[in-house]
Amino acid sequence: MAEEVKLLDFWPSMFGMRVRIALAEKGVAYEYVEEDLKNKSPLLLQMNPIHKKIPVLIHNGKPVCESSIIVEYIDEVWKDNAALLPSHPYQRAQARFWVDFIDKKLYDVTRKIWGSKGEEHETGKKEVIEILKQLEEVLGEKAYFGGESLGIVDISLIGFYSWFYTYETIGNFSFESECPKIVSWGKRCLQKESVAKSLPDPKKIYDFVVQLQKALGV
Ligand SMILES: N[C@@H](CCC(=O)N[C@@H](CS)C(=O)NCC(=O)O)C(=O)O
Repeated sequence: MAEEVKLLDFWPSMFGMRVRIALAEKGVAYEYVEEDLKNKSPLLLQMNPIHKKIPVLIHNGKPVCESSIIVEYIDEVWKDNAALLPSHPYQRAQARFWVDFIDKKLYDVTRKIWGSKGEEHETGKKEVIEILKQLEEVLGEKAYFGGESLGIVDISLIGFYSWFYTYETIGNFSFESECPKIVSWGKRCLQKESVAKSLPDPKKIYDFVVQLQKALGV
């Protein structure tokens, strides 16, 4: 049976980027469907009735929701090329730990940088640097979080890298001077075609966020 793969997504979403990269790594052809999150499509509401969020992967008519779960699903279904999770159970558990860490910590903190002013904004800046420094320790001297090849932890984090320009410009600080190892890692990931073609132009993200700030009255 021919595979039918559809992705409901929204271009600046770091969560959507994860799925785009995973599909590109596996060489899976798919239909990209851009959602208007202010006016969600009946398909999105039907496919993700619980959270009503993108990304949603629709594989042969069946939905898979939540970006980290989708990346694991893609790894299991298209298992013959480019493994995204380590094969050893302990290393898999470790990779899942750091994906969970990124999920629980990073989005809320980065949102404070562009979504608030004053003390909260300053706290966001401080906290994002703390988190990235912790991740630098995990990366160590390795090329990617899992070693020599791009894996699930890289895929979970790299979408945020495409927002770095926005955080730095709005927050008036530099990731290069605060966490140079993460910046080098981001540049290394971008050399991969699967990543380069899945991440939007950082300046386009910045313009989008400036409009969002206006709309939200930040
Ligand atoms: N935990 C979810 C987060 C997804 C998420 O926050 N998606 C946002 C766009 S970046 C969304 O669809 N928001 C619409 C809404 O909240 O109504 C995942 O990893 O997939």
